[in-house]
Parts: sequence; structure tokens; C-alpha cells
Amino acid sequence: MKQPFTVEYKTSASDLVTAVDKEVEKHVIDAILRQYPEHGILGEERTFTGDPGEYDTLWVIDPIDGTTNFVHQQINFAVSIAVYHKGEGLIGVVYDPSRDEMFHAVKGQGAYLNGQRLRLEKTVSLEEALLCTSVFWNKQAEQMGIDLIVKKLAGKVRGMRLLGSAALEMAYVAAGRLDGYVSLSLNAWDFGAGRILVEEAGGKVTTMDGKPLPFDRKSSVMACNTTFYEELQHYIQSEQDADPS
Ligand code: 2AM
Ligand code: CA
Ligand code: CA
Ligand code: CA
Repeated sequence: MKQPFTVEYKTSASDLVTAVDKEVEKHVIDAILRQYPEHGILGEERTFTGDPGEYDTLWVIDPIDGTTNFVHQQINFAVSIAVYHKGEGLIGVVYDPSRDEMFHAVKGQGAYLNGQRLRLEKTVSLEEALLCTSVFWNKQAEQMGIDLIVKKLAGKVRGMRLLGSAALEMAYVAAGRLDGYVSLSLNAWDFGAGRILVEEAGGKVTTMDGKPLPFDRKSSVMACNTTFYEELQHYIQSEQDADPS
């Protein structure tokens, strides 16, 4: 981070990639394949040349989640790594290098922050909830009515945050720093590890219409404390149905 690095536009001025994104992905993949040459990789920067669909065990990697924050702030970004076997999430890791915070979860063995067990045991109502979302305030979002749903939801809950790293936001839900995270569209590498963290901490994670999350493609995401999951889902559905677009 202290060395200069190149920043490129992927599709626009709001969609960046740095040389560090690619180097981190390559570094992580090289380490995995040295140990597990028979495993496959699904990574955002596509430095793995194989077809991710052909492997039983798949590592789902976002080398830097929150690249814009990495470039502007050098905080609020994370490395996200998950292991899936035949579609089942086994391990999720989200690491925040700027704060040296390691969130990890193993299926059936709990979620941890720097080795300390995370448990969502508090009863929270929707009104008292601090939520978080990733939303792109662009024309497409406006056309889909996403901005309105988020605005209405923001008026219903205690507060709505937008940190700019979906993986970190989901890790914060697992840690109880946020009560819930919602997004209408995320890539598999954004939620691959965060989903396992939230589930193992005792929260609930589904698509926005209550279906199981996929592990290898885009999806909407709802991750929250179980105590207001139903209430949040009903609220989102009713707002979506009420919106003519
Ligand atoms: P990234 O930094 O790895 O690209 C807020 O910007 C969150 O949304 C981040 O997790 C970011 O991941 C992700 N993101 C960035 N551009 C996106 C896009 N066009 N569609 C969906 N998610 C995106
Ligand atoms: Ca990106
Ligand atoms: Ca991402
Ligand atoms: Ca990324």
C-alpha cells in the first residue's frame, strides 16, 4: 500500500481496478494451487485460466473488495476468500489489512474475529436495526426503482450505512457491528465468504426473495440477524410490489 500502484478504469470512472487487485489474486491463487492443484478458482480478476464449472472444490476469491476505498482511503476494503465443495460453503475468510482484522468461519464450527467467537444472540427489531447496503446511484438503478426501495427502507430502520465493501459489510453483520446487509445485485465473489460468516454467527442469508444464495453467479443478497429477517423480507417484498417499475 505504501508503494505507488497503477489504477485503471474497467468500464467507467466508478469501476476501478489496480495492479494490486491482480497481484493479490495471483498471489492467492498460486499459494492455493501449490497446495491443492486439483482445486478450481472463481476470482473477480480472472487470473485463473481454467473453467470454474469443472471442479468439485472451488475457491471463490475477491482479491480486493472495495477497490474504490483502497484507492481513495486505504481503509474499508478487504480480501475475501471462500471454499465451496459441490456448491456447499465450507470456509469463509474476510481479512481487513488496514485494521488487521481477520474474520473467519468454518461450516459447523462457528465464526470468529481474530480468534474470538462471534454469536448473534441479541433480539433486534427492524426499527432498531442499523442496516447497510451497496447501491449504485446510477441511471440503471433509478430505472429499476432500486434507489426508492433503499430510500424507503432507510426511513423504516434506525440507520442505513454504505461502506463500499460488501464482504466487509457482511463480516460486520456477523460481528454484530451492523444488523443487516441488503443488495439487489452482487457477484459470487462479493458474498462467497460473507455468507458463511453470517450463517455461522447465527444470522440468516438468502436472496431478497427468500431463496438460497447461489455460490457461482450473481444474486441479490439479504444477510441479517434472524430476529427481524421475516419482517425485513416482507417489507422489501411489499415495497417492490408497490413500485410500478
Ligand atoms: P469491488 O470493489 O470488488 O469491485 C461497493 O462498491 C461494493 O460493490 C463493493 O463490494 C464492490 O466490489 C462492489 N461492486 C463494484 N462495482 C459493482 C458493480 N458494477 N456491480 C455489483 N457490485 C459492484
Ligand atoms: Ca471490481
Ligand atoms: Ca467485490
Ligand atoms: Ca474486487
